[in-house]
Amino acid sequence: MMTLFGYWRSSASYRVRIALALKGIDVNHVTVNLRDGLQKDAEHLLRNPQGFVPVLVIEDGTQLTQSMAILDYLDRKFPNPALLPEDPIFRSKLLAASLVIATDIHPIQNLSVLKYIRAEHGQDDGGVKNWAQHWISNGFTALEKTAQQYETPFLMTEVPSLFECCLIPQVYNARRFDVDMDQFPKLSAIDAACQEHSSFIAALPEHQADAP
Ligand SMILES: N[C@@H](CCC(=O)N[C@@H](CS)C(=O)NCC(=O)O)C(=O)O
Repeated sequence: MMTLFGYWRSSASYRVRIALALKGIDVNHVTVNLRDGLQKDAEHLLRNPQGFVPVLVIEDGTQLTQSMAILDYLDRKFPNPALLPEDPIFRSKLLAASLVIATDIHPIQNLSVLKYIRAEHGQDDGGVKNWAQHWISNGFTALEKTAQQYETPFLMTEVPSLFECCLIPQVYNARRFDVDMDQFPKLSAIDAACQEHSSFIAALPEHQADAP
């Protein structure tokens, strides 16, 4: 069986949990407690020199890092249901929307960046919160415009895709930082549709064994 090294409130781990649940794959879950800084322990750095979760260790012991690369592995190895369509244009559009979150929003508001602006740039709780709200709202404003172009329950599709694997954890994060999601009605509607879906319910942070 594969093992996912993650953390209940890590949004990159949450992405992988959603994909595993959508594909009906069982894995062992091992927590790397980010609050205690265990992601920077020597043991975890052997799994991922970046000191991040998630890491997926597959059956032969190979350690896979970077959630988007893990999702790509899962989609190739377990193609049904697919996270991305075959049609090149449709695929590119869904991937682009997913990358707005994975490469443009999430990296500048993750734990290590927030710790850095607090420690090195004198930001207090308010400053850190403003920073996170700004970058999340900035990316969501663009995604909302894209989402408004489609009538489908999920972005461009009738079933959840890679995009929802990225969006739902980012919405969870947005709520933690008190981003007003009423500004983003279509993204909120997609989030609401996912919250009814058993795979998304199973992947919820609060439903993980390591949640307090
Ligand atoms: N691009 C990476 C980001 C991973 C990442 O930022 N993980 C966070 C949790 S969501 C983490 O481990 N943070 C620990 C830290 O910043 O020290 C991915 O998608 O896997």
